[in-house]
Amino acid sequence: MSQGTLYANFRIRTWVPRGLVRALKLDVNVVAPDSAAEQFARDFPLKKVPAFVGPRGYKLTEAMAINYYLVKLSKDEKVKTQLLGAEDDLNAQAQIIRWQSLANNDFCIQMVNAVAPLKGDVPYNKKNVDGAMDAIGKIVEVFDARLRDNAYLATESISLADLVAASIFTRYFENLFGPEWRAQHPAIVRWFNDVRASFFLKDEYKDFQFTEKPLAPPQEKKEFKPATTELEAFNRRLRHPLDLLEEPTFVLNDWKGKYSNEDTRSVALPWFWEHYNSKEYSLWKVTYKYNDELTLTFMSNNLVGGFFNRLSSSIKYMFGCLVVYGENNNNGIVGAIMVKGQDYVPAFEVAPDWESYDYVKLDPNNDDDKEFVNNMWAWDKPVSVNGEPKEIVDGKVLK
Ligand SMILES: N[C@@H](CCC(=O)N[C@@H](CS)C(=O)NCC(=O)O)C(=O)O
Repeated sequence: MSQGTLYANFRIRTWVPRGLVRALKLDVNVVAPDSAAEQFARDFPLKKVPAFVGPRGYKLTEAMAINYYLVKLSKDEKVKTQLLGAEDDLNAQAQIIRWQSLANNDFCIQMVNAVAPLKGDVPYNKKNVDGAMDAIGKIVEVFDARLRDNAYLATESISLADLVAASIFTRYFENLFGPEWRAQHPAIVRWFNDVRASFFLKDEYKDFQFTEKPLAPPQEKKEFKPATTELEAFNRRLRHPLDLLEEPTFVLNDWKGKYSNEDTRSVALPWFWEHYNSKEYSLWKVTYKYNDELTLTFMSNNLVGGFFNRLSSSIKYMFGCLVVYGENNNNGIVGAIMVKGQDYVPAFEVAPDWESYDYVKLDPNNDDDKEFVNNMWAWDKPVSVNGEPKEIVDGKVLK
């Protein structure tokens, strides 16, 4: 009988459990959560990977717990001792947990705090990114201090601590730790290369590449270059009705650049209100009509992503954000979008699902409406839904 099912995908915290199943030759099925979405959601309401189902419906979540469980399934006593520490070596066992925890919690969370805004996945907030970078520097120093004098983190050979920590370092090496950083941290690079080449992880790193051009906090104004796909280029050749309107004095790409490169609340938004011209562009509150039918928040966010993709031929006349607020099985989509001209229809109707949303014009001279726009574009505060504050859990920027 199979030893269980492991849910794993591209997320780095699923690399170690999947690597263990393969390397320890465990009889565990590895399944992508998307391929069994309903069952996965039913069994694991937090919808987090990795997740594990063992015999007789035994369920487990949390990467560290799952890694521990999987190692214990192995019959190879030597490997078990190597990865978890010897039964009689309490110090080693505790150190292995300690390094995993540092990597999987503080270090991973700060990585997301830094990388997501620098990539433009969430609004850029200088204070938050600087704070994350600062915290990252301090944690790196702890890793570096250990690895300058020792080959591995917790013991004298590769343990679970090394596997987990290296997997979290992966996203740093792909996004933030460029050639200069690597030259300054030879001990960490040597260790990382050693661990990723180990037979536990080597298959997970097939597509890995060190970044040659790390993401960096914006120093100077970068020109905003809208992405061009073949479809967009084709659509552009057909005249868009909004092209026929007079050329605005408010330069939308300047605004998009500001929004991408400057702190949203303290710099970008004040700039926006100073330059915005309500005769040229109108602002709309956009609300999804079928919030009652939404289930998992990540699916709501995918819905927004799809909608934005379908708006591609209008993007050069638009800017805005839609956010997902609430929680799984109780969430909604709302946002603020600016469009060229005074009518929302020509901008939105290029997307076949545009009628799934309600559009209400906002008045830039009304303080509440203005603050609504600020909140939707900064998404740093809960959104008020029928007077009730709801946490924003996700969102997308249309730019
Ligand atoms: N606590 C859960 C989930 C942890 C979690 O959601 N971590 C995020 C934030 S640090 C993350 O790992 N993101 C990066 C990735 O896995 O690709 C676990 O350890 O399994």
